[in-house]
Amino acid sequence: MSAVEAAQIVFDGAICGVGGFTPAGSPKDVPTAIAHRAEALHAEGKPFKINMYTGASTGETCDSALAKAHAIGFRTPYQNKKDLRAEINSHGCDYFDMHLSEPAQDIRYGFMPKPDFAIIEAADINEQGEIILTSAVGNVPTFCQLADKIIVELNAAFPPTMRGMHDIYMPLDPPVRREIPIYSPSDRIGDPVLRVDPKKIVAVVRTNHPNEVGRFTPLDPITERIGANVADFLCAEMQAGRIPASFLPLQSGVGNVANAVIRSLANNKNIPPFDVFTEVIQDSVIDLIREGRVRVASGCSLTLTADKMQEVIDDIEFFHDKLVLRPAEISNNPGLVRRLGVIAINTALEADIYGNVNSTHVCGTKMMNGIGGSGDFTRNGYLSIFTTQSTAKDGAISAFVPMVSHVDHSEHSVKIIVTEHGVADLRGKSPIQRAHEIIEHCVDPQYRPLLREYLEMSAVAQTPHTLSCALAMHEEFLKSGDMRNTRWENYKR
Ligand code: 0RQ
Repeated sequence: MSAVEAAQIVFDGAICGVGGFTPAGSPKDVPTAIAHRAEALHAEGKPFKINMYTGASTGETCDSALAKAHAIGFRTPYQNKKDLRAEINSHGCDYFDMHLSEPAQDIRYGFMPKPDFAIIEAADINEQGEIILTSAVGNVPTFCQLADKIIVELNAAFPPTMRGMHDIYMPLDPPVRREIPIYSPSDRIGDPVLRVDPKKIVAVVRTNHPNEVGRFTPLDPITERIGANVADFLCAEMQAGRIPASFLPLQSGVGNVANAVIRSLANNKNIPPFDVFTEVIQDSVIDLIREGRVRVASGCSLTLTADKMQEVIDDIEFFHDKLVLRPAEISNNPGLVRRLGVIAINTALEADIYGNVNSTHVCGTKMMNGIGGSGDFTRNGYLSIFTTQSTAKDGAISAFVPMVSHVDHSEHSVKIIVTEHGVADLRGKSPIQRAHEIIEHCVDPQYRPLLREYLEMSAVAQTPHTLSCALAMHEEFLKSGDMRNTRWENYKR
């Protein structure tokens, strides 16, 4: 049926489990049609909102279209679209930020209600209910298992030859859960197809849309410097014997810094070809597989630009044993991250001088994107690294403050912090030792005196703080627009 007809099946207040992970694999035409339907109903003064579970962020045709239509009542677990962020921060919709390894099991456990609908994207489908997914898996297996009805967008931009790229595996739930038998990033333990009850499929909508993934801006000297600092640090760790000579699987977050890190590691010929065990596989990894620098990449989505995705599709035989797409609860599984010894590299919005990291809330209140998979990997990684530029907004914001305004990753999980200025190694160090390490190696030089002063004026304790000044740099930014104007005497009580 058409997307417009399929959208009519979805009722006001419905809980929809939306397929995909990032714009990759997200349904497109049906969510847009739901948004149009909501707008028409709102114009008549009638209510219409859906509640959404997703894998992670989705595309413009899903999150943005629905947010602009004020058609989202509840949303979890991750988002990164301007319109949805505005809706969340103005409380036009309730948003629950959670670790991306958890929604599937939390819904199965009954912590959140089961979905009424699964709305998913497929490359192929047959009458037995065997579905070949497109460029992501996300939480689709659980959504399809629990939903009453399934709506499928059959996307002609993805050929049935995608079969074999996905590894669909759902763990048993406690008390009978066993170990997940993945011992190397390339291991396949599940089914290449998703099997659903065909009686639940209420609509198949034909579409033809390539991946909606935007291009990355070219690397600038700062991101290149951060990437090089991470690569040099890991290389030195390997030479010191703290990382095995065969290297360890890598997880690298999304965005330009992540791309720069992967590129720098690959360019460093002292590091052998390595595996990627991550959540989002980006363009750079595809190039490195071709160059033989990356052996295999396991993830939850191929968040590739349309051209790069086409390159993979055109040479799918080459990529079949080098790319594995798993459900989010497997790609991000804390037990697997610990077992495989994954080196986790993620990006902070801000960190404090003791090593606590805020990845989500600007000045402690405004939601940016969400914690994503960063917590799944950071808490359990062999080495957990955070990267950030030392300042934001042309220096008006220091990425390093006395106390973070929101904590996503605590001092207990954060082992290394890297900026364009250098590397702070926090392993085995007390809070005061950590503060010196961070201030002298990572903080921008124009903010070092201010933070040294903060440390000196705070009474001696295991973790020295002057509580009336702990958030003064944030207060100063909100007041004057520049953290450099902070004077401790103006805040000290
Ligand atoms: O604002 O867009 O107005 O210019 O925040 O900052 O430096 O462009 O960094 O795009 O890499 O995003 C943490 C949000 C960083 C992201 C975060 C402003 C800055 C800019 C963006 P503008 P940058 P990035 C999972 C990986 C959580 C999820 C995760 C994220 C904008 O990495 O969502 O880790 N992470 N997923 O100016 C106020 C500060 C600021 C600030 C920067 N301290 N205060 N604004 N900005 N610092 C794991 C995988 O495997 C994929």
